[in-house]
Amino acid sequence: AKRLEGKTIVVTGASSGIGKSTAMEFARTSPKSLKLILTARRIDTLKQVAEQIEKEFGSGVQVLPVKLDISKPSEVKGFVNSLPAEFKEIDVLVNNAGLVKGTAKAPDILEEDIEVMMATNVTGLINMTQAIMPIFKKREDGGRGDIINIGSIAGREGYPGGSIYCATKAAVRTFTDALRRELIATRIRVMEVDPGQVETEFSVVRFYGDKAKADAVYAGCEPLTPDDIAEVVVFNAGRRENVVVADTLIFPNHQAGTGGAVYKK
Ligand code: NDP
Ligand code: 8X3
Repeated sequence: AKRLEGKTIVVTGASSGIGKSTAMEFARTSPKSLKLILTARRIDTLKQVAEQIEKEFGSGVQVLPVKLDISKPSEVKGFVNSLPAEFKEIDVLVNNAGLVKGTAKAPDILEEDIEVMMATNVTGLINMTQAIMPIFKKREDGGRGDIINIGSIAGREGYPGGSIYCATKAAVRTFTDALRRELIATRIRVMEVDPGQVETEFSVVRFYGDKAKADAVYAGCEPLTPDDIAEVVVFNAGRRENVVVADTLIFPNHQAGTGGAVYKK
């Protein structure tokens, strides 16, 4: 906890689910002194998250909500420059924003769904990483800072009806692995956290807002909560500088893989 004190932390996709829980967990761990930059498209929801954090943890945690669509390269390019000076010295980037759309199988997958998943989960994550890295690289010993990418079990095993989403998360995994190798001579830590099933707005987004269909995904099983993942993200960020929790896979008890590998009562 002491190790995170005074840090400036960016969480993408902090308006909901794992990102929101991660922001809350960082605040809980370091309430005395922390700067949180929370980003997503829904600025009103982000402002509510910021208010909730300030109310629960007090003025030691400074929260800056920023409206940012990571699928738009121009918005990502302007992001760092738009930050007030006291929020510019970023220490930790949590690349969490991401989504799945639909359950269609090839050749019936909607072009717009393919595009939004690729532009957000892959290009958006890469662009965010490239936008922040110059801040890390200016520091001593070739650079310092943490990059924590949220992948998925879906990046390790494909499943029918999830091919594009799985491909995006496989891309995250390979990008993360290559980046860690590129930064081997620096103090920059590159980490991946891969959740299994977590109940968030993820499935509501997948089914284009159909809550009943989303609920059916979790019927008869007990998914993880976003707090379960947040605890791991914050634990990883809080390790001693020479410790890199490079890769984490987290399942609920009933799960041992994607799709068919979920046990239902
Ligand atoms: P949620 O839908 O609850 O949250 C997704 C977050 O991403 C929201 O805050 C959303 O904010 C943000 N987001 C989506 N698109 C964009 C964009 N273009 N620009 C900026 N922010 C965006 O889902 P989860 O919390 O479950 O998802 C978080 C991450 O976890 C994702 O990367 C997901 O793939 C991954 N994951 C989820 C699993 C699960 O079972 N739930 C399992 C494994 C991985 P807004 O809409 O306001 O922009
Ligand atoms: C989502 C993982 O297995 O619930 O990222 O589809 S799974």
